[in-house]
Amino acid sequence: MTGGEGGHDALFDRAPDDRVRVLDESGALVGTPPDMSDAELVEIYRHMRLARHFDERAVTLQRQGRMGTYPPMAGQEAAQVGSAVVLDDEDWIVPSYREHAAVHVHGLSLSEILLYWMGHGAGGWGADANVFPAAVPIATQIPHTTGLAMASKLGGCGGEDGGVSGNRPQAGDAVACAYFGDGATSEGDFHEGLNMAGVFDVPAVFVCNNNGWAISVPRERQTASPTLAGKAAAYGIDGVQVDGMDPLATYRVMRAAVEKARDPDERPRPTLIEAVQYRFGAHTTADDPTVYRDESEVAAWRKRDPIPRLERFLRETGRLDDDRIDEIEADVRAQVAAAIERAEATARPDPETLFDDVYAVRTAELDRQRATMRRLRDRYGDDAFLRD
Ligand SMILES: Cc1ncc(C[n+]2csc(CCOP(=O)(O)OP(=O)(O)O)c2C)c(N)n1
Repeated sequence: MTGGEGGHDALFDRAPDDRVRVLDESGALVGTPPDMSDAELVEIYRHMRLARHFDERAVTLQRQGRMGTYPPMAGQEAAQVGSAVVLDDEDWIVPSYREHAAVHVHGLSLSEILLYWMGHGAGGWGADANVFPAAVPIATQIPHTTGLAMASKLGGCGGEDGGVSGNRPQAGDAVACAYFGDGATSEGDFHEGLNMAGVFDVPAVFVCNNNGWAISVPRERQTASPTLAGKAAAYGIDGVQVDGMDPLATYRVMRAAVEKARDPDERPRPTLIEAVQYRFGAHTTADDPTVYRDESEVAAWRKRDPIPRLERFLRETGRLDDDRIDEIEADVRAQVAAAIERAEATARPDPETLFDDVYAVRTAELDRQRATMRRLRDRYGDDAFLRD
């Protein structure tokens, strides 16, 4: 099928290294802009500013001992926001641990995200958002996404009669979208998930946030494949590379992929999107990137920062001015401050809830572990758990 934005064929029928671009590093147009209203464009900018500020505050919270280990996303906002805004509420996001902006755009509140990194069981998911819990084991979310998309194709994966995933009824044309890193493409789960998605024509989109590094392993040591997008050929699906630091290019590609997945006339088809980008910060707050990468590399990528790039485009096309930017800045700061306050005011959970939600039905082994923990707490008190 062809879409309205220069045609999907033009986006998918291209060499894997023919990267889709819309804005260059200076914010000048170098490709077809997506068909979006001024308000939608400014909303993408606002979301990226929110994500950047959230990220800065989250790193600080960890440094202050107010939060556990946290994986920063600065530099990666465009691919997350530009893709997630395309999804409808009924669609699903199946994220890795670094997709704070994508899951927030899709309905998870900032305080729910913070609570997860504070080690609180109420964090990382929201009753009203079609967002799976973050997958920390690399690539395991990819076959989950294929399964979810298959369930969607078969007519729904929730419902009162025992859907396993949360009991929200799901329309038959819901799309499942996985987010994962470049390192995940070397895992068996990537192969199995994409292979099955291709064979069974499921409505899925696989977004690979290629940030150049899997902790200390550079992209060149990850695979001899010249691109990650090119791996799609092995599964008989489209693979497309996009400038992942260009939110408008990401939006275009994602929109075409979602429309193809949802296509009511033709069979739905999955897509692999390789969004090329860079993480400015550490892998997590427990990592020191200066040990394995050169500062000059970081400086070069900072010149491609998605936020000033879009800001310049919006200013030069009369969609944004100083006053609006100041408003956005104030709004973003207030929103993050309120989320931190809400998360920190949330009562600490009963330690025994640790055993809830491991399986749908609690096992005898879990009951035994719970009883052991209760005995230890009675005998030594909860403070004993905090001592070295
Ligand atoms: C199955 C598995 N193996 C190893 C790890 C340890 N580990 C945590 S993050 C990471 C790197 C992942 O890199 P990538 O997929 O590129 O995602 P990024 O962190 O860059 O977003 C590894 C190897 C893990 N979490 N799970």
